[in-house]
Amino acid sequence: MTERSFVAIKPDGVERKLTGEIIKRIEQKGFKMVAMKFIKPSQELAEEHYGEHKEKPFYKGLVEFITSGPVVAMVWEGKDVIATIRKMVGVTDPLKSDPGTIRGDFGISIGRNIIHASDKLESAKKEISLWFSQDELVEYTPTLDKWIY
Ligand code: 3AN
Repeated sequence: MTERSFVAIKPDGVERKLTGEIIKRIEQKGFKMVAMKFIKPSQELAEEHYGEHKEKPFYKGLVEFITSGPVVAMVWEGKDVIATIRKMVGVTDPLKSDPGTIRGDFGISIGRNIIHASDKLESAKKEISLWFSQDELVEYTPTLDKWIY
């Protein structure tokens, strides 16, 4: 099966009305949307999602922030989608992210860095099954532009 990535527009990205801009960039790159939902994450979901950061000093604030408002959670599919979306997102600190990336173009704060995207295949699989049930992952074959996806 083609590679899939989990992407979430965080509460700051939603509040700043960057949802359309972010989806536009990923769509126009040529990736295929497989799932999307608008949710306010529960405490349990947030703690599980950021479980690997449990011991970090910013963990509590991170969980508080991600549960503070709605998030646009998505699954995108395509060749090398994980690494490519990470490149489009930029590095963790928006001030260090290159212009042209989402964080580089729209952010200045590491704690409000607009978007999450899976960093590797293993985390993508874990995150997709954490945020979505199997029947929320939509199976379809686009009839146009087969050469894109
Ligand atoms: P990325 O989202 O770039 O993969 P991670 O996985 O290292 O970054 O960190 C997860 C999230 O934790 C980041 N998106 C950011 O919101 C937050 N974070 C990371 N480092 C810091 C930090 N030093 N101070 C505050 N928040 C941080």
